[in-house]
Amino acid sequence: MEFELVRKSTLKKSLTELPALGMDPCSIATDFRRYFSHTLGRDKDCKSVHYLYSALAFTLHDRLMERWKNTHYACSESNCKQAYYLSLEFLMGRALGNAMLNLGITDETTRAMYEHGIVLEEIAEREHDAGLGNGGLGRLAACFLDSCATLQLPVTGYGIRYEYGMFRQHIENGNQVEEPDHWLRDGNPWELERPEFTQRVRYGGRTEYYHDHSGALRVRWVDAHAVLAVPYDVPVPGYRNGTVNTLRLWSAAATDEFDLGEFNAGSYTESVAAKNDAEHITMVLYPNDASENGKELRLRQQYFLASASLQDILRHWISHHGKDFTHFAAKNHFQLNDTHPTCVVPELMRLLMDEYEMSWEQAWTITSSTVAYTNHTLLPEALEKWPVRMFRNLLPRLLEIIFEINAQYLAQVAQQWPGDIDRVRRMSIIEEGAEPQIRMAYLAIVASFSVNGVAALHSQLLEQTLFRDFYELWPKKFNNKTNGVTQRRWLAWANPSLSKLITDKIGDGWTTDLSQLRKLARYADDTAFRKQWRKTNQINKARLAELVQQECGITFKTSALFDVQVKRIHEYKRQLLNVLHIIHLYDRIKRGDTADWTSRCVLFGGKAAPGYAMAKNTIKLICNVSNAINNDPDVGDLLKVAFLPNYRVTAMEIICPGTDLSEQISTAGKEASGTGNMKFMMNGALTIGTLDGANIEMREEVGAENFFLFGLTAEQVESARARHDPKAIIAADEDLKRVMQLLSSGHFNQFEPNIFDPIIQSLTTYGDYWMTTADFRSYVDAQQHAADAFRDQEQWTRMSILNTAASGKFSSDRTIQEYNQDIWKLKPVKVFPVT
Ligand code: 26Q
Repeated sequence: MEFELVRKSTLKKSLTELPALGMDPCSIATDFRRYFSHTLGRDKDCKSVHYLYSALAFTLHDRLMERWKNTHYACSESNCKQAYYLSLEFLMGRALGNAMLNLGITDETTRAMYEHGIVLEEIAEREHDAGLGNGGLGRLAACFLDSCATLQLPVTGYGIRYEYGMFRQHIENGNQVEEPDHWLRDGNPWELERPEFTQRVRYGGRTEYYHDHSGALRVRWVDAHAVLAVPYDVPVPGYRNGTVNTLRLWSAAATDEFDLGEFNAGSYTESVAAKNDAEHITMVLYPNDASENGKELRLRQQYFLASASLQDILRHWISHHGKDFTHFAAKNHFQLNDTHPTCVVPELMRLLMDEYEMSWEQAWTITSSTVAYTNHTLLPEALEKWPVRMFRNLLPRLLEIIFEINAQYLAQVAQQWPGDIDRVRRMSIIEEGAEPQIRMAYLAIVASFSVNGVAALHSQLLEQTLFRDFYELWPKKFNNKTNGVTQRRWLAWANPSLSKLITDKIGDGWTTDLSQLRKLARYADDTAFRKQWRKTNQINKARLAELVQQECGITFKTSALFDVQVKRIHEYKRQLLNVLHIIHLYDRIKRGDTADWTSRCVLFGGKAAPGYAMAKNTIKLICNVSNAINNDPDVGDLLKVAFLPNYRVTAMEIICPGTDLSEQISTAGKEASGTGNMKFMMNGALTIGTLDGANIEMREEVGAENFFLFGLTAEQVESARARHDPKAIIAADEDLKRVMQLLSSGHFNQFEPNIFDPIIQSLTTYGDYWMTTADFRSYVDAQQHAADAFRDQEQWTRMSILNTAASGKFSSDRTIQEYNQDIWKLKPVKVFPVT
């Protein structure tokens, strides 16, 4: 597409300087009606909720747009330093409610809709989640954007506009079935296409050396084929502060010359088909929450994001400063969300040297003082590696640069530890072997001025285990940034009844300063307040019960203990331990051991990576156990179990407010942080958990007496592993033995022989790598404590209040303030209010 520039003098200011749009119900209702009737061309006979939703989305988008422009002007004028959050995933969820909340017009909009005879919730329900992420890492990116905008920090998100987001999960006969998530089918009213900022990203070809005009040896990347990267901007509103930041998502499109080249060669149809190849790059999100090694398309995606974003940022720099990069490093920071965008490192080097004629030293000074890396995993098998061969074919120039970075840095290692060949081999960015690989985490560490983990334990373990050699070389690079979540979405929006109760008691300062929640602690002993707290808890449990009824056809009574584990299905997260406990409770009921029983409703939710057989088998086990228990007349209301299909951001908005007990039961030392744990805590759930990830810090904040702790510590897990004997543990524990017997007897798979053998064998024959049997006894005991505590409702409510009161630390506002103080050092940009 060609964009002809209009001569400046022909555009009058009056074109863009419009009077501010009204935020009152009447103005909103008027705009809504105009969009519905004039833009969308519908009338009162229109039966489709979609058009009502679109009209309202446009109405709100206009109001964001005014503030978006002002934010842009304020940033440009202040010539401020900026940070870029680069991520292959942004799990944004729904936008409409968030826009109303952050603009401060929820009530006004509700009234405006009411005037047209519309119930706001009904049309808000129509919005599809923007599910451009797998889980924790993607949702963290979304919470961070919300906090950056609320703190008025000039941070832009860069990501990929996947045509298909995270797959939709169906459950058929207890099995997960994946369905494509074509979230853009009905259009996306929130995005703004920006074809004028299209970039070209190249793949393949070869490098060529030549001497430039001054005689310096330079490199050209030739015979590559180009793909267009077209940006789509999504507004990110701050909380009632006039700021609207940007999330820029890239979409791939074929170039015209690419077609022409093929066409000239006489193959018209092939050339049109090749168009598809280009557009495939941003077609689908990889649905793995641990790395899927070696998929070329994934590497194409990663480079696509890195290259398009950097070219965009450099273009912007040059438009303001020309080709003078003296202050570039002082004004720009790139935060890498895990290693996925690490191509930024060699790509920035390439652009600075090959396109802007810098020397290696100049380019390296800039790169190594602008890039910072956040790690999100402790599982060694999840560290990203790419075959050197694949880089050579796809990104030949980048490979040369990576080799050179490695050579220079290994020289430094050799100098520091003379003669320590083994260390040099261990620390090399290139892993030698039959198929040499590039270790992306090592590349990220070498190039970054900051490397952080996402919870205190995680950061400490990175220094002591995974990245120990690097910590010895550069101790000052390493730091911790404990994760957080935005209280605007996860408390103010998701839990209006509790929010109102809190605000009535301590004011609304907590929405932007979550530490204020600690003022609630003093009311934990106030009987009247506890009664109100329980009332909101009952309202929220009723909402959750309704969801479970609708989606699973299973009845949860709100008087029971709501016990919830929602997260990706993974062995280290140990949904299996939870199932073993449920089978144990079932066994107790069947034995008649039900004195002082606490009725319990257990809810599971989460997706399994499509290729992860053990995770899929776990879903099947949960569903079969659920069937057996829910349909057994001996059980009745004592125990209910449900698997909620298609767990996603929007489901969590109903789940976390209605939860009594939050399951955070990973094998210690394996969950980097967790963020669901924080959402539950904020909403007053108590946690049953191991000393893992951020659980440790949550327990520190709330006090040991208000947290159900169990299990081995990370240290104990590692030392016990060598002598771990699951068969002996099972034999010695009467309850666990009975559970294993029930499982092995086929009680839960009567007409599906042997389907759970892989699970049983993982616990026995294959040595129970995740230490599930080792933690079984202490888990059952902790569950008993929780059940006993729940029967004393006054005491439970007290603990619930104290959990919310102690959750202040886990706001992503706090996390982002730390990123800013220690890493980015940005100044907030005040935005002029819309007048
Ligand atoms: C990589 C390469 C190829 C294909 C897929 C991937 C891939 C995709 C997603 C690898 C990892 C992820 C996601 C990881 C993730 O969500 N980690 C979680 O991050 C949270 C935020 O920091 C933590 O709270 C969780 O503990 C951590 O598991």
